[in-house]
Amino acid sequence: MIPGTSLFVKALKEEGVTTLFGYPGGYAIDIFDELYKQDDIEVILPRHEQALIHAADGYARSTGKTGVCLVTSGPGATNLVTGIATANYDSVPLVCFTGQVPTHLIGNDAFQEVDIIGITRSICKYGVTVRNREDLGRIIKEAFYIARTGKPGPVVVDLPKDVMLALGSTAYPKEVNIRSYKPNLKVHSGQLKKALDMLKSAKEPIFLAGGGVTIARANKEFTELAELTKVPVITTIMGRGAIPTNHPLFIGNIGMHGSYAANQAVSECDLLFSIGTRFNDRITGMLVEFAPKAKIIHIDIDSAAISKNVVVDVPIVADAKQAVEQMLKDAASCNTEVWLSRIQNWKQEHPLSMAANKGITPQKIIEKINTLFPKAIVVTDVGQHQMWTTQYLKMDEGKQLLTSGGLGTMGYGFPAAMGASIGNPNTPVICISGDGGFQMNIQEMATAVGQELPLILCVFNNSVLGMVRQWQTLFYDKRYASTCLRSRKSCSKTCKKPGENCPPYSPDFLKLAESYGAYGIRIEREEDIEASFLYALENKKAPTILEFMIDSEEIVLPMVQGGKPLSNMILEC
Ligand SMILES: Cc1ncc(C[n+]2csc(CCOP(=O)(O)OP(=O)(O)O)c2C)c(N)n1
Repeated sequence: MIPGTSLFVKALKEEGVTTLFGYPGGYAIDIFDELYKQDDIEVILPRHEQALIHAADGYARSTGKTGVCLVTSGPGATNLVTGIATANYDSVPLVCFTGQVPTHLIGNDAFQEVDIIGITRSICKYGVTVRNREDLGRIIKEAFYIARTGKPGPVVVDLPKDVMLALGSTAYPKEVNIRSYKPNLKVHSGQLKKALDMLKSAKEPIFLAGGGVTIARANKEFTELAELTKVPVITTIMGRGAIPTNHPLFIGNIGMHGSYAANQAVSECDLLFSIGTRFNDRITGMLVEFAPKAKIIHIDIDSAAISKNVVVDVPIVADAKQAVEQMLKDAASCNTEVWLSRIQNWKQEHPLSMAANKGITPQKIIEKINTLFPKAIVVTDVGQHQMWTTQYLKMDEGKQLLTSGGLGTMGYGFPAAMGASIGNPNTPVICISGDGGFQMNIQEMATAVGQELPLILCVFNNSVLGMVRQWQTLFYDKRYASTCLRSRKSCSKTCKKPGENCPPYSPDFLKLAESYGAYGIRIEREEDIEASFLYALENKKAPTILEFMIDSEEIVLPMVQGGKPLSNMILEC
């Protein structure tokens, strides 16, 4: 007989967990005490539970393992909520353990009691409170299984204190058998054949690769399929890298900030063959105008994602990798020469680029990353800098891009980069964030310094909440409501642009880095971009903040206004 806490540690070991992201409290202290007694699982202590779960998420996305969180009840648990939703929409496998008040107090408004299972029901793959000690092993086993199989996602396991202290069996199950959960693994070969026949007879086909391709780690096979069929490829943000971005068949990203050629190709194609995307509104624009001439084939692991937003002609429920591997056996080359040259013309008419002669531009910074870092994990926060990264970052097998695509969570980037670096100690990890989002989890400087992580933290400082300001510029007649980060009480409400007479920027990121025991430099001239990265590379045992001073007027283009058709792109302003 052993207490629940001991079985918990045993379970983690059997699941192959070597790193856990945890923050203690009264209703988790016994579990931490048990973890303290062993050496096989490293416990990382971020400074805020929201950052903790983003770190576990970055760890999971970058390693392909399941991320594990352990927090206390009440506020510890509620601080996870944003991270659970973030992981849910990007299909990231996480198991989140939350401490809970003893079972006899549940429902009594006890100190630090929240119904975390009720709160997270709509944003996690599965959630359960363990009410009996004898169920503990089975539930943990099931949690890991559910998180990583089928469409991966976050699972919440709520652990009441008395259950964790109760004595019970030492056994941890070897297998799971959940009657109501049987992820579909087989590919329907009849449907696949139908899809390939349609592809063969199409004149203007395209592949649309979403995050499902990268999650299934099917990039190599998918690229082979594109090459075999000669079908051009567009990607969503989450699918970027499904085919190397310098590949002649790659057209670009689609959607609100997709490339002209990619959005045009979707609008003109006669067959859209999509794999692993749920046709989020950010990529479809106005639904009735989406791919208006095309028959649509959709492969997705989640049957609920098929025909939810876009009604498809051929639905196929399957894991992306298995489906692609099977297609590689039967697919044939298509006659796409004329179509490819049309696409090429669109690319030349409106290439992705920013005005060249303005000192430091986001494009120039990202291009430096392209040349200096053949191998790297690049993590972004959310905003304009994220869109520029997804436009200009070159992706091949040396690169990984982690970004909050589905929920668009500001504050994600820095902690996720931390998790990625912990999981990949020998790979450079570069975080690109805005000055707004970076401040949302800035306290993690302490964790990154404590963990001796050589993170390169690029802050694109434009003094504003750039992405929202961009909308105000384009669609709100320049009424800059609550987007200036330099604004003080005494400032004029109608001020249009941060400038020389503004109050100083707060915080001073360089002093901040110093105060945490990290490094920091400010970059104001284009010539210094390269040297700044080389400087950061020298700092092997602590993070470096590279504060790039960006013009607040920079706009991400092209842009399709929300709800407008993809063919209706704003190309300049
Ligand atoms: C948690 C959260 N709050 C608000 C938003 C809405 N939002 C999206 S982008 C953005 C501005 C981001 O500004 P910054 O971090 O400075 O990056 P920039 O756009 O300037 O590159 C805001 C407020 C969000 N996505 N997430």
